[in-house]
Amino acid sequence: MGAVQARMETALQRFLPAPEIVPGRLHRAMRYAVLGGGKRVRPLLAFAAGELAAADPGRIEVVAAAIEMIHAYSLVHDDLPCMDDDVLRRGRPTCHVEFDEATALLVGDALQPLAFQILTEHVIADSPGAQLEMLRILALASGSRGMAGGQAIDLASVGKTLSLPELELMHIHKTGALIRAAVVLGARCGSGLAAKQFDRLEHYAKTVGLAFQVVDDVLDCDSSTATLGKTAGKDAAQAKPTYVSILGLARARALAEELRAEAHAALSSFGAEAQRLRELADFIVLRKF
Ligand code: GRG
Repeated sequence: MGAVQARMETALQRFLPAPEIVPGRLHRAMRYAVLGGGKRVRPLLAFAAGELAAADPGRIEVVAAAIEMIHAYSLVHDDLPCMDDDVLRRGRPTCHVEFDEATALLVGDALQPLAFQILTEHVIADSPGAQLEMLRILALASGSRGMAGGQAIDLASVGKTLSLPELELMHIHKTGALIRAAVVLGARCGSGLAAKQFDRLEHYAKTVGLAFQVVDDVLDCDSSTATLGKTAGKDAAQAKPTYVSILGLARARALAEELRAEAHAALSSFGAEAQRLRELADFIVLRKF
């Protein structure tokens, strides 16, 4: 994990505009939002899935950087006063606190197209058609039928009681779509997977995406701001429906364990080449931050 995280830090530094380039303040804010923090879960998943498909690591690096830029932009916008209104992210002031609201808005506006720009500037697939399809997958995962749509459902759900399927639908979009894209695009950097194997990998991706959110809800409830590097206890304070509010803490923890087992089962027909994906399912469920 350390090796991938270090590699990603270097790659992201390279792909992001240098702070000296005009407009310097925007570029400094973009670098602030992306660099020097974060678990890099989505890049880790992309590299692990790419390994399964015998993909070139250079290709995976580009895909992982693009996904991490989209993820970083979503966090910057999510923290804005008009959304979740938070002041702490990755143990530091949020982007709009460190810079200002207009700059934070522009950080998202600039990171999103930069993600697609780098995907067009590097060869990441065996044919132009396959590469175009990868861009389409990321666009779908990020937009109103993916992450942005999930955020819209999230904002509309505050103060409401959701059923478990409704909560799941929200999270499949808000958090799950980009996590699924990381796995699918990592694998698509290679060409070694048969259709059936790909289906199993997609099932794994959907399962760890959901597990990630269940654990996020548990941590928001039973961890501290210091450990998380972001404000703990916000879900309850904002009356947000979560796995903990619907199931209670013990059943939410049990659900995360069930999803971990399901993710492992989805990979049962693979051998040692899926070991990193198995370890990441464990990491996602057992993490403390
Ligand atoms: C603003 C379009 C738009 C979307 C925002 C993902 C998201 C949608 C908002 C983030 C809100 C949130 C805290 C969701 C819970 C799950 C989540 C995505 C946590 C943050 O991801 P990590 O834990 O963050 O991977 P790091 O800092 O490790 O990169």
